[in-house]
This record gives sequence, C-alpha cells and structure tokens, in this order.
Amino acid sequence: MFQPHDETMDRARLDALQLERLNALLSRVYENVPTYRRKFDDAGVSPHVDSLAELAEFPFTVKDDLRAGYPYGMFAVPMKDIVRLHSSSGTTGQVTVVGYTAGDLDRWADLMARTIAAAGGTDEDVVQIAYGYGLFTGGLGAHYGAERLGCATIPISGGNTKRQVQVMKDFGTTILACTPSYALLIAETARDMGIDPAGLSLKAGVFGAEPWSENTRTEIERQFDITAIDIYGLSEVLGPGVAAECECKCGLHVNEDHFIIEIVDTETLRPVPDGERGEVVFTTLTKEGIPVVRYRTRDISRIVPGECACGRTFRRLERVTGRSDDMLIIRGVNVFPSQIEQVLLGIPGVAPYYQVVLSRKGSMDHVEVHVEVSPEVNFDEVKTLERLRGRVSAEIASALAVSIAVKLVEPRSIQRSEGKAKRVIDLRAEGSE
Ligand code: DLL
Repeated sequence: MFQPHDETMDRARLDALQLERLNALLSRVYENVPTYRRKFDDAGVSPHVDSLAELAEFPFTVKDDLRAGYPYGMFAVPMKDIVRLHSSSGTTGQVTVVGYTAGDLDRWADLMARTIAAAGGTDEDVVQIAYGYGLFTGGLGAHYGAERLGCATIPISGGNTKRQVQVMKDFGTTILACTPSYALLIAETARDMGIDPAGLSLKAGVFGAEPWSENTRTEIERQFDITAIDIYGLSEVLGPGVAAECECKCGLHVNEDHFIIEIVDTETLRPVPDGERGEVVFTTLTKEGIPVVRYRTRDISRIVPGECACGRTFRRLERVTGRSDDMLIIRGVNVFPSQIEQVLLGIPGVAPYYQVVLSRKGSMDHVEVHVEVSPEVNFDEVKTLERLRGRVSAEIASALAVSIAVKLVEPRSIQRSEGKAKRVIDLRAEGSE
C-alpha cells in the first residue's frame, strides 16, 4: 500500500475526518462560489453540518451547473492559484473546464500512486502510460502517480500502436495504463507483428475510463498473462484516482478520505443503503480549484457490502456498467452496452469488437448489434455464420431478457479505438430508411 496509515483507517476516524473536511469544504464553496451560495440559500441549508447524514439535505451539482459557469465560474480560488487546466471529453454538448491548484496536483499524484500500488506496482516497475496526454485527465493523471510511486514512467500517450508494442518490448514495460479497449488493440497489434503479448514482461495493467465487462478482463489477462485492474474517475471530481480495485478484484475502493460517495435512487434521488444500485454521487473533500458538492455522475453502480480481504477499509464501488445516458431502453428493458459485451466475450468465434447501432425504421427505433467474427472463422461459409449468429442472438436474449437483432461483420471491420471506445452508433438523426 502506498499510504497504509490512511488506506486502513477505522470507520470512526474516517467519519470524523470526513465531517471536519466536509465543513471546511461547505464554508469554502459558500464563501467563494456564487452558484453554491445561491443554491444553498435557495435550499435553506447553512454551510455547516453536525453529522455526515445532513449532507443529504444539500442540493445536487450537475454538469449543467459547470457548463453555465463556463469556463471558470465554479472555481473556488483566484486564477493565480490555478496551475493546471483539464477539460471533460464533452461527448454530449459543451465541454466543462476543471482547474487544479498545486495542492490538488500533489494530492492527485498520491491518489494515483495508491492506485498503481494497489495493482501491485512498486518503484521497481516500468509503467507505460498509453492514456492520452492533453486535456483528457488520463495521461497526466496516471503519469504523476507513477512518478510519485517511483516507477520508471514512459509518457508515450495513446496511439501509434506498433510503437507501443516495440517500446513495451524494448523498455521492458511491466505495467500498462490505458483504456481496456486499447489494451485489446495493443495485443492484437503485437500478434500482427509476430510478437506474443503473453511473452512480454508485463505483469499488470490499470485499465479504466470506459465501462468494460468481467469477460473483457479475463480476455486481457489471458492475452497478456497479467493482472488487469479496474480504475475509475471523472474529470469533474478529479480524473483517475477516485476509486480503484486492489488485487482482490472485488470492487473499487473509493478514496473516502478525499471523496464522500453516495448512491442515490434514480427516481427519488434519496440515498439508498449499501448494496442497492443507483446513481453515483460524489462530494470532493479536499479539492481546492473546483470542489464539487453532491455531483451527479450519471454513472450507475452500487456499494459492495462487507469488508475486503486486502485490509483497506475504504468501501468498494462495484464496477460501473455504464452511464444512465448510455443506457438503451429496448422494448422496456434497460440495457447497457457492457452487458452485451459480457455475453459476446463468452462465445467462441466472435472477436471482442462490437457496436450497437441505433437507426429508425418508419416511426420505430431499430437496434442492431454488429459483432465482429474472429479471424479463424471462415466468413464465406454461410451455414457456419448462420449458426454463430443464432447462438449470439440466443445468448443475448437469454442474458438480457430481450431479443436484439444481430449482424455478424467481417474480421477487422469495426473501427478500433486508441482511447475510449465508441460502442453506440446513433444513426436516428440521419433518418436512415
Ligand atoms: O475517464 C478519467 C479516467 C481516466 C478514469 C483514466 C480512469 C482512467 P472523463 O473523461 O471525465 O474522465 O470520463 C468520466 O468515464 O463518469 C464514467 O462514465 C466513465 N468511466 C471512467 N472510468 C470508468 C471505469 C475519465 N473504470 C466517465 N468503468 C465516468 C466504467 C468508467 N466507466
């Protein structure tokens, strides 16, 4: 563990620390951010609480609050104290800008060092950072964490995949940091280059920034012969370093000394008990640049009840299966693309590449899953293909309780991703058919 004293603190100490930090945060934002002052006043809450439970009376913060204040309206310190800016990907609407003070960067490096250490990393490791460097928080976030842990850090960024493989081989990379979909592409590229990914010196990977299934984990672990760890975060809250699995791989420990996590019912928005699913909400306890109070992430998950065998006392978040905005409602059934992925990866003959294509047929929405066939399958053999398609359809229908049209596509025809994979293609606005 990188900070065992903090990572194993008992609940009573953690509660007291959270309460103290929460009160400091509430008065900080009330004093310095007009939006919070207005929201607290409107809700009739004062910036002081006597217990952590009182946080549930505070108003939520949503992405639109950050957008309304674009670019710096929600910052809680003067610009002279900001030393770094990042922005969220902005796949939906206007991007949001987040600012970090020197103190924020220092704490972020610690939290990412915890993350890499939890995956088994030490100062002996060679870490290849293949998350994108730039406005995206993945590259620089992982970079400073790896350096803080004392690892030999390779700032290669995403892309140029053949070079990734060559560097991995020549530099003796032991830990890979990138999105899970990019890890699969790196393995595929290595094989194309005649290099067995399992024969490289990799021992672990810290993968995140997009939803991925347990079967994808098994596949990445098998192909590289490594331990694959799930890491989670979001720019509005910090970037990577909010929560990460340990080697037990049974949920992502939330860094609760820096963040309060709540799971709220998606309808009533009231907090639910541990174990129940809902939307993940974070309050940042130590952020200075752009702290957030009860930020609604749109991510859906639950707290895994019970204690972890690793000794860390921070509660665990179950892997995030998807965002409420990515959720498809197919004939009344809620479906996340990652659930489809979980099914596909269990079927021999199909490759781990797929897309969910939404189109319009007349006045009806039509959903079709495009699934890539493995290179070993003869794509010209109609009977084999028909059997395979039947199996994919049947397994999706049985796992998700709804039938979805399936189209098998040729090997290597689905576009590969070097960062976050695009799983849902929405053609409805283009008025197809
Ligand atoms: O993706 C930060 C990050 C970088 C996390 C590198 C992990 C590794 P954003 O671009 O703001 O930040 O996107 C945040 O990505 O709300 C989730 O919907 C999704 N996400 C991030 N990590 C995971 C994960 C970074 N492990 C959004 N599993 C979040 C599922 C994830 N979804």
